[in-house]
Amino acid sequence: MTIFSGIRPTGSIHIGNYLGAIKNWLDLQDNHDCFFCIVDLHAITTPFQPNRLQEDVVRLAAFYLSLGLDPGKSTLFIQSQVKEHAELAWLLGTIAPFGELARMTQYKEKSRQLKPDQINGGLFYYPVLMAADILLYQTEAVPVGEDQQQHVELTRSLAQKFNRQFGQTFKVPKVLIPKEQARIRSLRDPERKMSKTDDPRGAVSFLDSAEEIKANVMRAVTDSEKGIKYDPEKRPGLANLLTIYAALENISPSEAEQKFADCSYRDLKEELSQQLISFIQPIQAEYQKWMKQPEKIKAILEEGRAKAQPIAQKTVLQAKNKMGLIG
Ligand code: AQP
Repeated sequence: MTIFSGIRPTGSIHIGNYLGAIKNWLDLQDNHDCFFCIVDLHAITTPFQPNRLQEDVVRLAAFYLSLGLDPGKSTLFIQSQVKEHAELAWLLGTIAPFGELARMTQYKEKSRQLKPDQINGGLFYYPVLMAADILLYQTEAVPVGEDQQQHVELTRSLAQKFNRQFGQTFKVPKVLIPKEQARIRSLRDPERKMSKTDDPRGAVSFLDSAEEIKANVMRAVTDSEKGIKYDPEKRPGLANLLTIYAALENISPSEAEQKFADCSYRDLKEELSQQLISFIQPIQAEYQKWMKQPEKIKAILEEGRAKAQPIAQKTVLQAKNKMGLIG
């Protein structure tokens, strides 16, 4: 299968990005044709600092590499370096129903959190750009967390509509969502998803020190019930901790529940902190090594661009021709 997915370079990634998306990418890269993008054009739809953006792109690439994405197996590249992403987004925008874009949950949630003058056309258009990202590579499957499911569904409907209206052009991709860790919740507010920009204090970041991880986990919001029980509906905070523990241990949340059956919240949090620290520290060491070689990272991303762009060009040309535009 051809696989496409991406992450916004908006600061350090967190354990939600890893469990919801990257963990799946690592499994997929061995047997599939994978494109993993750094979606910088998406990053500029919410407030950002222009003088930090390039560094954030390199940082995210360093995380991709430290976590095990292998440029020998996967194509790693920067979205804005392949201008066909923006070009196809425009073409798809002309068939994207305005009402459907206005109903996108991420747009509504982000708009609620931003000041009125920060809500821009790019944020509204985000799902169309994401559809272009995916469809450019004739993608068959998109591994993402649950929060992106609606956008992949829109991508499917835009591909189907385009194919119906102008003739067969795009493959219609399916979404790949992990079973249990599709939505890792904020440690501070389990009603919300863990997010690097919306709620950084509720996130376990891959750049956090051991002390920060421990403090963050020990302060995690749970409930006043007794006993350790995996119940995402009634006890979302506790279920979130069990989910993270289970996913890192490659066991099911109910197995994690059994393991901690006779423990207190404090015991669970202590053990989860240790587990997270042991998992994150070696990745941080790898990350520091990569960050000392920015030129090597840039060369990998350029190699990725050189592989991705001809495919993207071919698809855009087909789409333009089908629409009657001069290619
Ligand atoms: N809490 C989460 N649980 C599971 N998966 C998650 N993802 C994000 N948060 C969680 C998945 O990570 C991938 C990349 O996300 P993104 O950086 O493109 O943007 P996002 O979805 O908007 O994630 P954040 O953390 O909230 O980033 P910011 O703060 O930059 O907006 C996606 O596959 C996403 O599903």
